[in-house]
Amino acid sequence: MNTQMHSTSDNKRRIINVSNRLPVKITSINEEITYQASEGGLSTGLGSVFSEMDSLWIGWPGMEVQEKLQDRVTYDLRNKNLHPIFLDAQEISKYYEGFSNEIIWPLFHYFPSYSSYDPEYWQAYLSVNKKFAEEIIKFATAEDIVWVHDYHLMLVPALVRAALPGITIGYFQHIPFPSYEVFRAMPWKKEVLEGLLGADIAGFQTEEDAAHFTQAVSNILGIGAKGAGFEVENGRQVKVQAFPISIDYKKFRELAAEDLTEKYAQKIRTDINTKILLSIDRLDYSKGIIQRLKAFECFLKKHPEWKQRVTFIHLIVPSRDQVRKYAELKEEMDRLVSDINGRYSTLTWQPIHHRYCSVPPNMLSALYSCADMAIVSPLIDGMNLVCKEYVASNISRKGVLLLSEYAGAAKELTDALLINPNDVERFANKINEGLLMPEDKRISKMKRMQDTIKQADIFTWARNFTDQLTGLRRTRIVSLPTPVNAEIGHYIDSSYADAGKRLMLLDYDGTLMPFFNVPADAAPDPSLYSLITKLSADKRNDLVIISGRDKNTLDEWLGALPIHIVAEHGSWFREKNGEWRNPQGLTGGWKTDVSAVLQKYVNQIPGSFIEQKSYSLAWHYRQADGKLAKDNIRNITAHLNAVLKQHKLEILLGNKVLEVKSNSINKGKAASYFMQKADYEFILALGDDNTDEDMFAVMPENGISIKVGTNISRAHYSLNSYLEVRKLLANMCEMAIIHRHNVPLAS
Ligand code: GDG
Repeated sequence: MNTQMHSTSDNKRRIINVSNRLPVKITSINEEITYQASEGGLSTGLGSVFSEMDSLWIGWPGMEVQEKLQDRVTYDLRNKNLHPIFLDAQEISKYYEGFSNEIIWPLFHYFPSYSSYDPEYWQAYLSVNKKFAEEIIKFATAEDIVWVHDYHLMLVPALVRAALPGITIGYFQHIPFPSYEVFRAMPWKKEVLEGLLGADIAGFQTEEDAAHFTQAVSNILGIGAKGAGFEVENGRQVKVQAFPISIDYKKFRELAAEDLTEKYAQKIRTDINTKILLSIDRLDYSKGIIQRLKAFECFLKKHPEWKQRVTFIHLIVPSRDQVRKYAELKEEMDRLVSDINGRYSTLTWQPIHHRYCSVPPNMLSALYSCADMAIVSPLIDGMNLVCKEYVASNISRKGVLLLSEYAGAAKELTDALLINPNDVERFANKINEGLLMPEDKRISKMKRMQDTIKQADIFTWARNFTDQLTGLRRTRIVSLPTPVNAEIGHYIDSSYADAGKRLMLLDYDGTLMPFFNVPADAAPDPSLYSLITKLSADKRNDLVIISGRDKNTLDEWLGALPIHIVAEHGSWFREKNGEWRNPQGLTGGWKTDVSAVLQKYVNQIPGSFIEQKSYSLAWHYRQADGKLAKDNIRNITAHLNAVLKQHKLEILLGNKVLEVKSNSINKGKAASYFMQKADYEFILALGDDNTDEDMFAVMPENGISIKVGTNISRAHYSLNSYLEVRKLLANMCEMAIIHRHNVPLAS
């Protein structure tokens, strides 16, 4: 057996967490280097989780560190299980501020006109992603799980995969994934998607983000969705799923109850002595800062009765203010704040208390706990943790949450007062509505939101993601199969000879026969026919030819033999007695629509043709210009997207063939059906194609799976060609005869 594939132990689970920023920042670098926890959604969210795991966190410490100090910093961080990646000034400017924050951030937050597609930014992004990947590869073993975070590192999954094909990789994107129409503007869209598909799980904040990613992959790379994800090279599956991030609920509750927090809260209440509205954000144009200031002004205008009775604490954490758009935003924000304060302040009251700084955790918590209303108004936000933190910290439960419908969190916090930040008038009305909301209603809404967050906290989120990755690692079997050598050959022969009841699942084209330009030319030659006859003559054997070919051809070629046949990937089953049947519910009504699309490509690509099967259609391009055909696969997939969805179909990419079939059938399901038919002591599966990976995936632990070819696969072993397959099968027959006659083995 391929021990590499079965030896992982769950006890030694190690996670290598990778993000652009480490959860610490260096605050002073003079005589003594000092470190401080860094702010921001990712650090806050994941800090708690990884302090509880056997993990290593790789990332940038947030500033340029002189070369002579780099070893010191590496050493200091080692005992916190952190490993720094140092970036020089050029890299910080082009990879971080440039590509990440001036291209991806605006584009992914639907500000396409803010993106400046400088090719130098791309080069820097590529090289820093390589730098991260190289560092990961230094630390990672094939047993580890690598969890890559966010848009700064979208190329890392594929780069790590190329070096360690069998490793388990998760990617989680904290920001939105935009719709195809927006995403496709990016010049390097193909490279970015290919980078992400290096992961085993691509996680997003919401179902919408996951769907946008799926559509981009289908349309741009031409890979049709399979289940909740994709099948990529050699049958490797990439799962695409929503994992809405959350907060450390317990930590925020405890923080709110601390004496220091209470002391700060008392002071704020006494000093302000009016109702308190609160907003806390990083400086960012996606956060709807300008819109909410305008809405607040509109509220003061429309509801003068609240003058002197409400104060807006407006805390903006400095962020990226070296980037031009951020500097412009800051200017506009400062101007608006002073306009409003100038217009509405009285001698004893100032409507907006605006601060541009960050505050320590107890002060943050005090602000949350004494605010009568939190206003969270992004124009778009992956999730938004501030609103969840406010809810968790609101011990009295008397607070109100005003939340933009465009924050990922709005999908969960349905008890918030939802607003469209662009709709200034209604936004202003909602502020008034929130302030007038009766106490019992506020309490019951807040309680429900607290329950929601408590049940789905950051630990549940991380556990959910990492458990899925661990599960994949345990069962994942994609690696280079071991070539069948003399020893393995002997093991297979003797297992076969010893077994009472045997099941052999044999793919046909490429496995038992070579490929021909015209599929009809691949009729079994006499030597193959006699081999199958011999194998099927043994009463202990159940032989299944499991193929994508059409039923009539297989019946004509092999129908006289006492074997089972699976045609069209499982659309038809033939029992040994010659009776054909097909699984219920299959229909072929969709074929006219799909044929029409495929026919267009037949016309454009000389040498390609359509093969009609009962419940599937195959577009063959073996005789066509391979490059032209491959380039068009993307277009075909995009073209078929809607009809695939409508009829629950999927695209299979085989050897020079694209096949459209129902997504409810595959060779794995067909193989499972036969495995359950008897108590087999020997199960062998042989196949050369992507479609055979489904069959390998359902093999029992003691089954023998063999890939024909040299690619990575789920199969345990590999053989080079159909000739070697025939030799192996012939040897097995011989061996069984020797065994039966008790002839001692030659040494
Ligand atoms: C990205 C996505 C997603 C803020 N001011 C202070 C402070 N903070 C902390 C908050 C909160 C965090 O910063 C901000 O998190 P958000 O989620 O609101 O926003 P992003 O930074 O844009 O985060 C976002 C998130 O990733 C997680 O996946 O939700 O959609 O854009 O935790 O508490 N912390 C301290 N002082 C401050 O002054 N200590």
